Amino acid sequence: MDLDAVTKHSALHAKPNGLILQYGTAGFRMKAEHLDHVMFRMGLLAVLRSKHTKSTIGVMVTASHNPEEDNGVKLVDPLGEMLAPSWEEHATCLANAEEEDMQSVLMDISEKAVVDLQQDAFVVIGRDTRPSSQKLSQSVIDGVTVLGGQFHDYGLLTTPQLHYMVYCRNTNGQYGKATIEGYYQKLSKAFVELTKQAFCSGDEYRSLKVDCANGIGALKLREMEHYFSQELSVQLYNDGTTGKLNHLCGADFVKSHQKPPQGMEMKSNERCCSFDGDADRIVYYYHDADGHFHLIDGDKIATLISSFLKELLLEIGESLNIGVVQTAYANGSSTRYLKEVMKVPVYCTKTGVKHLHHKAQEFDIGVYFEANGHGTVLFSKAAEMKIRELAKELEDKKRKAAKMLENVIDLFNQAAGDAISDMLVIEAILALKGLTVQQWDALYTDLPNRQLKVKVADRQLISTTDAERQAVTPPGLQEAINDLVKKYELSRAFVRPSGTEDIVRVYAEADSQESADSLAYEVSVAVF
Ligand code: NG1
Ligand code: ZN
Repeated sequence: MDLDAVTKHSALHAKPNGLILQYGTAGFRMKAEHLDHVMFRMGLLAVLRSKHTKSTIGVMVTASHNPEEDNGVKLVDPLGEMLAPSWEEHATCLANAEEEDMQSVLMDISEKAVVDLQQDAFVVIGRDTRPSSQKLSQSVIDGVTVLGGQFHDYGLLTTPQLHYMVYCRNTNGQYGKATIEGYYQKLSKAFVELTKQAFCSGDEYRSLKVDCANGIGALKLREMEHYFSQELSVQLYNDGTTGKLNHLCGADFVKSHQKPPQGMEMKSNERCCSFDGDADRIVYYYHDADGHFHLIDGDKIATLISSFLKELLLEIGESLNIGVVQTAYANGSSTRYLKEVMKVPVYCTKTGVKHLHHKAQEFDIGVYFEANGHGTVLFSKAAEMKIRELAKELEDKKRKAAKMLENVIDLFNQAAGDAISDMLVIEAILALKGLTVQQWDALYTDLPNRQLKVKVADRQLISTTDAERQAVTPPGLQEAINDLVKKYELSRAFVRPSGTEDIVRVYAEADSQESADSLAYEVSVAVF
């Protein structure tokens, strides 16, 4: 490790005085102008992580659904997963190190994490469409090369595409080819195979309006659409040609405001969906004949997918276990429907996909979605092998179901939640089951709910337990929430400090919108 070179280059990416950051739920995220040093340092860290794991590591430059002025960075681990928690601490230490301490902090991490400095390192880099992203990804590259790491810069990619590339590269191409064409070919082949069996191929299933949040999703969907245009035609809105990234559009806007994005032309009962700024989240929605807006969020996506998978499993007659993983933000109606009607086991984890992903790995088939539309389905290696065997062997009806499952495995991004991949799965299921968007929506009725943000002096004073559903500190807060909840019917409420913004989030649901609103308000007063 040429530490003098590190010092020299680090001075070119100087840390603003007094800036202290933490590697949170989504890596580092803040105003782009303060991030240059973080990018350089994450380039350094990616090299150490690559040496330690003897694998390719990914670095993604994006701030997802945040405003265009923000940016961020996250590291992707060898199997396409989020960075291991112990290394999040190293990331925080390195990002906050003073210039004169850079050498000692790097040595310290190398020792603590047992990094073989002689080992080769390889890092792949992707970025979103923010104006600041190109320059910031150059700073990552500077960090990688100064420590002697090799790299490949994929340039513009969706976040899940970068996760896919990392996964492919570390599994000798078994998962797929680590190129953008490899990604398009793998997904579209599975989608085309799957929809071949749809007997309802009327026009109503064949077209979909997609709000791309003025982000990277538009570029990538444009590149990909001709691979599946026979089966599905997509009309892109907010494609970045005129509007601003995430401004009044995108999955986060639609979910949190419960209204359509600007610029979308919605006719009644037409199926529409929104991606977020880096295309790892998706939500669906439509206007009914009376002009009412209906949101179909991650919970309903998880329900549609798990009911489809359960039916296929029944047909092949194998006792593969299936589990659904949610967070405290999942609508109470969805949890009840999954448990009581569909009879699938449901688990709740802390917010943040790394927690859901981890839990989902415990099942043969683990379905995980955050209510905001971030999620995917994981198949264990054993389940995948079994399904692929059955697809070759069984008699007709069973083989057909096993083949469908095989295509579903290939269509889901096994490394991370992926708006494009999820969209194709959903479109295939709707076509195969002959379901309209209204019929899908009617599976259950969401309980009215409200989310609020509360600005407090120090959000870390609030700590939680029970997958964030109970507040432990400050003393008395949980008791106050319990008393408020008792005043309403079918009610539930919780508070937790956000991992991505300097705020406390309040969530409440109840039997009516008025009750949910007023419960959320009362809880936020108790927090303040
Ligand atoms: P925080 O800010 O920790 O609530 C938000 C989302 C998460 C996750 C992360 C990362 C909600 C309530 N929270 O986290 O689900 O997606 O951003 O993007 O939607
Ligand atoms: Zn995102």
